[in-house]
Amino acid sequence: MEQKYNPSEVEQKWQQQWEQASTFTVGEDPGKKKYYLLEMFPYPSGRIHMGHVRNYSIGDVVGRFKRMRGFNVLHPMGWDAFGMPAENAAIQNKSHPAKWTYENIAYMRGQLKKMGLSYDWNRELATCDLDYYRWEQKIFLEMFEKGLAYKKTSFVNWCPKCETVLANEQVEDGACWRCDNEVVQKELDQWFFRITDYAEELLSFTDQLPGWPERVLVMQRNWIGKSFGCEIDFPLEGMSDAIKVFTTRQDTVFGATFMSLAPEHPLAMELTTPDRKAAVERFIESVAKTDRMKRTAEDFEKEGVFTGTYCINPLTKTRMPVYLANFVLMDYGTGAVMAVPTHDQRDFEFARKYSLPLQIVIQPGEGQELETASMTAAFTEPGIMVNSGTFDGMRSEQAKEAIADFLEQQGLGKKTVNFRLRDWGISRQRYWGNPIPVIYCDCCGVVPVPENDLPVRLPMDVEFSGEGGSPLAKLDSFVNVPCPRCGMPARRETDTMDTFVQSSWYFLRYCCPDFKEGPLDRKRVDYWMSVDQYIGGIEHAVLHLLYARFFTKVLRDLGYITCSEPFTNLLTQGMVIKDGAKMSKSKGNVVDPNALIERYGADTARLFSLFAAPPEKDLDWSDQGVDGSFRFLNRVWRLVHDRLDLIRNAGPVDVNTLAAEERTLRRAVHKTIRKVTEDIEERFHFNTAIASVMELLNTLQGSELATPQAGSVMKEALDSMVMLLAPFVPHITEELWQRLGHATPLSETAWPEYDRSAVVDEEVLVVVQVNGKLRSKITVAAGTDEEALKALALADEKVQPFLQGVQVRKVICVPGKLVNIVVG
Ligand code: ANZ
Ligand code: ZN
Repeated sequence: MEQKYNPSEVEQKWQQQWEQASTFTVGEDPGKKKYYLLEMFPYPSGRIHMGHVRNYSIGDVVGRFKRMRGFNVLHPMGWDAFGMPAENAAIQNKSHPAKWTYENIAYMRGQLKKMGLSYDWNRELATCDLDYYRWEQKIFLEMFEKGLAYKKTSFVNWCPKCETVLANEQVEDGACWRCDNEVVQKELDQWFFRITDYAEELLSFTDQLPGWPERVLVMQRNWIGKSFGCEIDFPLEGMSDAIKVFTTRQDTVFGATFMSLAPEHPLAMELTTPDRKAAVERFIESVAKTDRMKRTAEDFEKEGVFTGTYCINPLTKTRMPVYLANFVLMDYGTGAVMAVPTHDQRDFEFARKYSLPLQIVIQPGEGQELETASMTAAFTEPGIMVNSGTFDGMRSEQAKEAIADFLEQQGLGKKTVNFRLRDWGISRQRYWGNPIPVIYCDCCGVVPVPENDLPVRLPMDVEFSGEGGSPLAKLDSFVNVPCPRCGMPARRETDTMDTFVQSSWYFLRYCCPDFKEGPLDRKRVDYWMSVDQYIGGIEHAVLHLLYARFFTKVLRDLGYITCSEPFTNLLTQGMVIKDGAKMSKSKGNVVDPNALIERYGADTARLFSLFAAPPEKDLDWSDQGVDGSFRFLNRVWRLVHDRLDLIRNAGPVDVNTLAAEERTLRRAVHKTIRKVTEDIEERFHFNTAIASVMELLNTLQGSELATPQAGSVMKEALDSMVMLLAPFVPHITEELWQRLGHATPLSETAWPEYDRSAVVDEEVLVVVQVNGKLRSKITVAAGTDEEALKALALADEKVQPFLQGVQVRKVICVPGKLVNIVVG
């Protein structure tokens, strides 16, 4: 090999060596401490992008570092391989989603291998592999048996022209992304996972994840959304029925002046008087077209319609008109809201629009007094109760408790909690997904596919037109099957599972990807789990992470695993930015990792993406930055080669006979070891770690030692520098390590420990005060004891004048820092 740094030659050589030596293949080794490192697996879209390069480089530093620190590191990689783009590509290119997907995987695997990432490729899995999704079907059936998977009707986005269900992201301004037709809400039978059964545990465990960023925990808590409040019955005028509301503001019951029902509320039509029927029907129909997200948006116009019926406020006994309102959802609380326009902004806007009465029941106090006529917005803060009978004068926070108790005593209501979290709809009317393994029989109903008949394979002979609903539903050979129970003709479920299902347990399967007897091999999974460090984008802060946590708990309760939480530590890396915008195809500002690697090598690509910003911050792309990284690696390369003669035949350092310059140089080396170790281990501050090695490089370049131990000290320095860079730029460092004369590859070498005695500064600056006032600073040998320090301070020429004619009463010493002389 040449004298000049040739990245592609070096990188190929070492990638081959690692592969041949199975360097990163791991098994369960009870004698070693395990470390499970995981980056979120990619969707095989075709090529890797800079976001991947960044994500996987960050992970690889941790993985290689922990290995060198002696951990048994599990670092797997795979493919989140089901999903819509494959199906869309199939429609466009008249090919098969499987072909598209596996070709992409092959290409992207090659790209990742070129980056020199320390994966155990033996554990690679793709979620579209039969050996993966078959086990998911088994898990589904066990969840079905426990009632954790169930079917109910719910609303979906539906394009009447394409006759297909659309995901939220396929609806653009209310229109279908493909044909631009208006999207409607359609009621369909859909499969759900009962994640709400785990709401309480998912919430309470967020307090036990100290290794997660606080903002992610906050997002999870808000998503789960636990609310404490009351259910209260509002009797209907002239009927025996009542409307049940859920409120978190029972302190405002006396101010409830009308009632708002969800348009989907079962009582809606029943309560509508004949003269209002036409208007109500029109309103219900128009709301049915609007999606849920829109309806709940703050700035969405509040609209409603009067049903013609009244109910009675149970505390004030006044009549309240019953309205339907577009912002009230059927699937939260009870689908009915007691409207308090004075203290709720949505109700306020609604009341102003329809001229409904206002009644203030909380006053701000402190000299401020609200009046209904002049209110421009609802008063939503706590305050002093008014117009509320015996509760007048109380603080509203207290009244919350008091009114809740009162309602319970009177049998008018009860305290409840409500979760915002909804059950997880997993049905997709798609082909390229995991078939839901059930059969519908006219006699037997929903029949699970018997375990012996698993897996339900995705058929390969499918037409992709993009129209007329799911391709599976049109395939008679797939749909028509005998009922497993009674043998009569029956129909197979043609929905497939949401791809979030696959990403909810892939990290468990990595522990035992070859297991043939079931989804998970408990012994192996228990050895590796939990994931010690998970790394991925903040866009997954809510759904993926919540679903993965849910699945972990379900699999625990099904007896598959022991752990309750999947990810001990979470790092959410920032985005890659170029020219002020996120690097993306649509912005037209992408840098292709291939071109980068071809021109500079993987080590430069890795180094740049690690050096340009700390992992959790956004990274600003810069061509100069890439150049700079490349130049740095060239300097490292040259320095090692320039010093090869000096260090040839150098023995180990003898610390007892070091010359002063040698000690200085060693101090720089060992301080760098300490700094890099701490930066990686404690903070993941890779950029500052790299910066300190850059500084060390400068020091070593400037040093022309000609002392007796020059060779030994320089060898130690170069060895250390190369080791410290290994997690960041693994190829060039392996090569230099070998050229420095080491027989064992660097990837099999232990991380250096810094020498405590070498990092001690030899001189320290001590502050001298007289009566607390700074009078001098003296330089003394490190470790100078109290007596000697006192003497030096008292003798200092700057201090002397302040001691003339006074008596020294006390000398306070903080060795290494300060001397205070008290005089009087
Ligand atoms: C009366 C009231 C007075 C309310 C007031 C608020 C302020 P959180 O805290 O998020 O749980 N609500 C209840 N069910 C609803 C539904 N299905 N659709 C839309 N809104 C609904 O929100 C609870 C509050 O949201 C409830 O308390 C209810 O309005 C409203 F000054 O009741 B409140
Ligand atoms: Zn049957």
